[in-house]
Amino acid sequence: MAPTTVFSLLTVLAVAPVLYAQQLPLQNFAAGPSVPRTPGRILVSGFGSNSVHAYRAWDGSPRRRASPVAGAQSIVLGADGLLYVCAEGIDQILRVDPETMSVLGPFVADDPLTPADENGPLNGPTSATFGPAGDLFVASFENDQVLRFDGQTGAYEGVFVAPGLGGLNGPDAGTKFGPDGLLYVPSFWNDRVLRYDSTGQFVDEFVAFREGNLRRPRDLVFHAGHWYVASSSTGRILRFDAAGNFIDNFATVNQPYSLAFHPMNQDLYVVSLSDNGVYRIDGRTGTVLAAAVTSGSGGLSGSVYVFFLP
Ligand SMILES: [Ca+2]
Ligand SMILES: [Ca+2]
Repeated sequence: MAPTTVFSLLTVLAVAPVLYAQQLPLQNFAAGPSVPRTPGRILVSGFGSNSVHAYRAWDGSPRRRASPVAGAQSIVLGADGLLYVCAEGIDQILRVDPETMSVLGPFVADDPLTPADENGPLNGPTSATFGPAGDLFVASFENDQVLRFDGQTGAYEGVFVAPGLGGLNGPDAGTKFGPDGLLYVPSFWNDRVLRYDSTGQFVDEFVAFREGNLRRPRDLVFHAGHWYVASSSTGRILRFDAAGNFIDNFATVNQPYSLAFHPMNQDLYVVSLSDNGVYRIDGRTGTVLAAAVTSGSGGLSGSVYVFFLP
């Protein structure tokens, strides 16, 4: 064995001991006849690298990237099997082939050659999420509203949440429907999470102003009866019950900007903007276990969103 080979192997073992620990049970897990396979890839939006970066899930090694995606924000898988990605920098929603990571083109966009305004008042899209009836709802960060688009064609259908309704100020990347059918919107600039019903009317402050010391909320996810909310400027993942009561500080991560539970092992993956990567956190204890995507891996810059690709 050549010295360089030895060095490479030792380097791999030195930087990724936890990944080996993760790999083994996952392989055993996947060997069961009725157990679904572990997700193949972690996708991470690079706001600064203008790309959606793919990583192999079990060891975090970089794969392909989708580029250009100017100011990449939220990622969601559509019913058609394609990815829908917010390009905040150009006020568009782009479609991406999850297999090849090719950018297929804009789904929501204004065509400058036509007098019509095809993307409506969209200004700074941070979240694009499909609703219960298949419409696409897009958080327009710069003008504090949520817009509705046809989920098949991308055609603009109108304002869903009116500007500033319920105090909305900076609807951010975690905007999504909950299991109760309500739309949950992190209101970044005024430190709360707001809820709206299926007609876009204001329901309540799910997380009241700075409840649990919530500051600059970016993303939230529902898991096993609780909402996990990223409080980006305090470096905490806060837990709330389904009624919005603060439970505890679940985990500590520098500037958490997005979070997702691993579909198989129930660990929580958290994107850190300041550390420019993804952490894997024990989903039961909140202990930070390892870097799932190391800082800047594969050219990642400005990591703001994480999504598991089955
Ligand atoms: Ca136009
Ligand atoms: Ca427009």
